[in-house]
Amino acid sequence: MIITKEQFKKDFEKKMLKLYAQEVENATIQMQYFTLGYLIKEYISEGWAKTTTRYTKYGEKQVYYFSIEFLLGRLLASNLLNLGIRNTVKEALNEMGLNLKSIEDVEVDPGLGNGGLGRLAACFMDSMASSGIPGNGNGIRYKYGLFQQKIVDGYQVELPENWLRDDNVWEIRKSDKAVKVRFYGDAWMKPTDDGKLIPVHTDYQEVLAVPYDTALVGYENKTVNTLRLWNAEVPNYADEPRGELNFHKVLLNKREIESISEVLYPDDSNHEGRVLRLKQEYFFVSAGLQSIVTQHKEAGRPLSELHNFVAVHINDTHPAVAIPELMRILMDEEGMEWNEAWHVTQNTMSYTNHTIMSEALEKWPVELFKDLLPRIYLIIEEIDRRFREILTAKFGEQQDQVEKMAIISGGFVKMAHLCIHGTHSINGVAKLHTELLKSQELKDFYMLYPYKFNNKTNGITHRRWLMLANPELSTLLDDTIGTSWRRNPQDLKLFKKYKRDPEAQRKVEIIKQHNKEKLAEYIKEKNDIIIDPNSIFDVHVKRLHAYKRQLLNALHILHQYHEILENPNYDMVPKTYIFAAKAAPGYYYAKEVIKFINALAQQINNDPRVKGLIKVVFLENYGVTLAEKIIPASEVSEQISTTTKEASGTSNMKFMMNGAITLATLDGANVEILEEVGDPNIVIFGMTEKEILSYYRNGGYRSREIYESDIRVKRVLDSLVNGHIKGIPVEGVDIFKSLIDYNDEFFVLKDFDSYVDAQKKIDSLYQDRFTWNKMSIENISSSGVFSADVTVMQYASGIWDTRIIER
Ligand code: GLG
Repeated sequence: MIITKEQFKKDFEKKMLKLYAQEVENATIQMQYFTLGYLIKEYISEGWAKTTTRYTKYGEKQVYYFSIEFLLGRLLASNLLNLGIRNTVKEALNEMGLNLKSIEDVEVDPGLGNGGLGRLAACFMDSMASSGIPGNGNGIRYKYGLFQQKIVDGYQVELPENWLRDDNVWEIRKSDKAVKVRFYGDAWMKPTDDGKLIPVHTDYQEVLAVPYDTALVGYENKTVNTLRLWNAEVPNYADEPRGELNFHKVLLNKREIESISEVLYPDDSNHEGRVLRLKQEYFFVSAGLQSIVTQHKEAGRPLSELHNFVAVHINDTHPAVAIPELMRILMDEEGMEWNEAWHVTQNTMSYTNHTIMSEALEKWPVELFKDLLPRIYLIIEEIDRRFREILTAKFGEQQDQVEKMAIISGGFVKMAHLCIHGTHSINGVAKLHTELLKSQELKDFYMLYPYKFNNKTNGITHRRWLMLANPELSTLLDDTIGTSWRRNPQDLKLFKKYKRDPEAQRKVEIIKQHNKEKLAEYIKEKNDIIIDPNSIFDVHVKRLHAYKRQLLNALHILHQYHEILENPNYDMVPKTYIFAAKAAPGYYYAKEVIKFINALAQQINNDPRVKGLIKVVFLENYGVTLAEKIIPASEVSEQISTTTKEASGTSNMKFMMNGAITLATLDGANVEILEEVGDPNIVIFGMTEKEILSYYRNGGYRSREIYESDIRVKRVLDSLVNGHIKGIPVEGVDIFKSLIDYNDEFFVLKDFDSYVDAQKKIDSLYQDRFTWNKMSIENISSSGVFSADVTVMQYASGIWDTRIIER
């Protein structure tokens, strides 16, 4: 949009008066934020309304991305950026004596997601709008986002994240679009006089789903898409027959009902199997589908053609009940026959798998499922019965094979199996991951439905992760290669030709230095630790999980500590190791690793013998906003998961885009980063996929042998248990045991040696400034293919079959 500074100032003053009866000069920073937020929402609204009308009027095929998490991050800055008015607003505010950055800092970061999965959904939302794809999000409006993490005495403490305490300026409550979702009760097929069977569902509990819509503004285009998040509420009992008006019962119900959209499950790597979780899943899925079908009908279109107008994407298995729910709506409510409903459903739905880790794969006990969703269960039974016919036709006598692949089997409903059978497309999130799905985890299904499997490597939005997070680098890019990269991130490759240019190199280095200084200030303020902005900033930020191997990093630091203590003349490039990670509250081992890292930090940072060669920092409360501060200041990107375990990773892409050098195993999208930047511009270590798989086949390896034969490993592990590292009497022993007695499931010790070498390589590369800066530029200029704009275009043409309306 176009607006002058003068017009903006007028609008802002008027808005402030209207909202607070206050002159700008007397407004608190909170008032400034809300005034600006509401004003920007007004600016967005016209484009939003027009986009919605356009979609319905011209019958454009729309994508609905169903996801139990949307980790959006703050919206004020990105909305201003995408509207193309950030500079105007900044200057106008300045002239009024206000500071945009401080205002932006007032916004709470809505943490409606755990990690990569939820953040991917958010990046896709931004990229769909910016690429002109008619794409909406559908999810849950959690009252409490992911917990706030405090570190107290080295331990993680969780506090509730009441992000809605103050107003949320971006959402619009749409009470008139509320729908009802049914749980519990009895469901059966009742024979009619003319010999048919009709479904009956009685004694159910009804929950009101009220949508809150948030605008998703495209970058400097006309598209404003919608993110619809559902809130669980008590239906209006005034509508009910008088007998229902039992005050106490209503109150009891209220608690139970509202709890559905109360909290986000704080673990994305472990399927807990609690009934509340299944309630959440069915809640937003049913509400979303009901509203989609209503819109479709209102536009006067036949339901037999739903799949030509609507694509529903199932992000991981959490929204898998979308398959039987759409069947239910089409059959029970719209009177469609099974075969046609199945055709429409399969062609509407597509599914992304995000992990090969079995503990994360959802399966529901039949009894629990049947009890909560009796009608849906009947439908799944019928889907399973028909699927078993297909399997039997293929495998004949091999009943064990049929049982293995069935949807309902062994007393469980298997959501991934449901997704594979009930959709037309299954994709992995990086080449390696997709290959592993096809050759290992989902091999049987790949043999059955080879045409459904495809890869869509993840991506990130360069608008948030480069333009907003790293304005100085963005300006440098504009000055050297022009501004086309802002619209077409693949144009970042134009920067490649500057890799040897001393001027460009120097500027890249200065910008990194500025970002490091800013982060150092933040760390001083938050952790009261002084770090040296001239040291290497080696960064490991992501969820804490054994497979992500923060432990390997920490053990290596401990190793370096020993080296320094043993050799007072030990020579190394000073290094600052920065960690940030939340652990799932129930994940005891992960919390022990957090304590260990903090204990290590405490000891090393205060040991004068280290002479500042190493500093260790653990920043609390990792999330989108903190990532935006850390990533532009990073020089080494730790992507050191056990090969085969990290489906893709996305922070790896954000780091490279900001010029950090990736220190990585050949896991997930690291493989493709290597392909893009080439071997000299990344540091790879560790076991390959083949080695890992062969160890898994042969029951692991003997970690004790490494402990006994490698004195460095012995020295490190012994100091976990002999009191050398203070403050971890329990944690040290547990970690020691996990590595030795429980045989090091994640190959930490097996990869230790090659990790030490890789770290040495980093040091020597860093000392050669020409080489390092060249690597950095290679990384920045190769990162364009990892733009989510590229990824969503591939989804649009390869899976959703949507048209791009305009850019
Ligand atoms: C998963 C995986 C990540 C992946 C992300 C997005 O563990 O490797 O990058 O989804 O596809 N739960 C996750 O974060």
